[in-house]
Amino acid sequence: MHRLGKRLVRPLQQLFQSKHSLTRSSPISPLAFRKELVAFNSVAVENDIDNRQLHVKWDDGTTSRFPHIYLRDNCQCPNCFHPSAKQRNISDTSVLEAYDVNTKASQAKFYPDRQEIEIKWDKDNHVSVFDTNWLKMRRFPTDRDQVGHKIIYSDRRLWGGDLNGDIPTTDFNEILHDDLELYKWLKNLARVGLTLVKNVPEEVGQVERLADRIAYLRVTNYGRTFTVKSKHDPSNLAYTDKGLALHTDLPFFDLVPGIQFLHCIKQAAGGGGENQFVDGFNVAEVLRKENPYYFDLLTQHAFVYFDIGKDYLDFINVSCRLNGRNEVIRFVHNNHTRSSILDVPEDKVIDIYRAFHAIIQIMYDPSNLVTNRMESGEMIVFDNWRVLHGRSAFQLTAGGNRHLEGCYIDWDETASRMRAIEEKLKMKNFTGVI
Ligand code: OGA
Ligand code: NM2
Ligand code: ZN
Ligand code: ZN
Repeated sequence: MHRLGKRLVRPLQQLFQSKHSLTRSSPISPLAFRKELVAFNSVAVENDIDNRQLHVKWDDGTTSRFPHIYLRDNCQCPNCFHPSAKQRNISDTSVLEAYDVNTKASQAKFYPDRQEIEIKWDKDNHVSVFDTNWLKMRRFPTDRDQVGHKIIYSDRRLWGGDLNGDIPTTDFNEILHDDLELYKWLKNLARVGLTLVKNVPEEVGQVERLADRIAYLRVTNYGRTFTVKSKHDPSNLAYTDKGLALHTDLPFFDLVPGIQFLHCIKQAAGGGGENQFVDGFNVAEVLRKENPYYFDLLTQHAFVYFDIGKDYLDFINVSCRLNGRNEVIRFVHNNHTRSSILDVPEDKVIDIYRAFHAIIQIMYDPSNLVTNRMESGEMIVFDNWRVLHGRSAFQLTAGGNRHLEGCYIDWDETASRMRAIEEKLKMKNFTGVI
């Protein structure tokens, strides 16, 4: 059987819905934006009709080429691109024009003072006007010194035990009231994946207050927020006084919640109840290096997780999805809720167990682990697509129950909020070019 190169085998979801694609509802007008932040000017424009492309020479000495078809496809006039919806406007087969490689710009006029290029299309006399900086931010990778469309999670810092005592820490009130502090905190969440928030009032409602600073939180069958306490008839092992192995929360959803908040309203008076964390992306890279075959086994098979019970609702959640890619974008593992359905070929079962053994060994290697015992009034917020968390057992004492409140929010909403702050505060390295 023909075996495709690993790089080519990508789930459709990744092809059609790149994690890095930007939301269409971005409020940014590229024209308004460039005047504030970008200072490239074009010095010359040449229309290369034979090759159906435009050459734009920039004042930094570089030249970018834009195929005519690309320019026609991306005409920004209000007929082609709806000005407030910011979406392509064509709904009938005339859309085929935009995909016709014979599309030809018969004229291109450069207005250096306005920094605009006016293009006349051969076929229908349509006119398009492009702002040169709009174009510069969309130049193709061959001549791109830096990416205009930057990705919010692009500068990750992988970690191991070196993060002990060094978890990025923020003050609750500052991120509640100051957008720049909020941004810095979210940036740490994107970069490191694990953050500590201090000076949180020791009462319920605080995770939601903080989540509200980002976007709508993610409601699940466990409620808008969830209460982690040792309960009678617990619907989940988390609701006992027992230890929890390193895990991803809610791995049985197709869209695993991206970010988790855990607010310690009251820590266990009798000791125990500290948390362990491990950077799943780091673990994955260690495994890839040490044993590429095990890495492939774990990334190329779908593992099934389940959750069954009653909390606010009766629920039976069962996942069935790919849990990995060649580029690791999610690390999902939860031994408590791993299904007894092991959906792999029979001759792979033993090797799959070997691979699990290898990766769990890396996860629990003391050099990769971070331990933190929250005090009452602290909150831990972490990337649930990346960082696995655990808990050691605790003692129930007469002094009152250990009490955490948690909630989830998704990465899409969070990344969007970050871009909106970048725009509002006119930050360099804007990641919201659409
Ligand atoms: C959870 C969990 C950690 C803790 O509720 O999913 O991991 O410290 N809790 O109780
Ligand atoms: N809780 C805390 O995925 C899991 O089962 C972890 C989730 C119950 C919402 C616990
Ligand atoms: Zn147009
Ligand atoms: Zn958990």
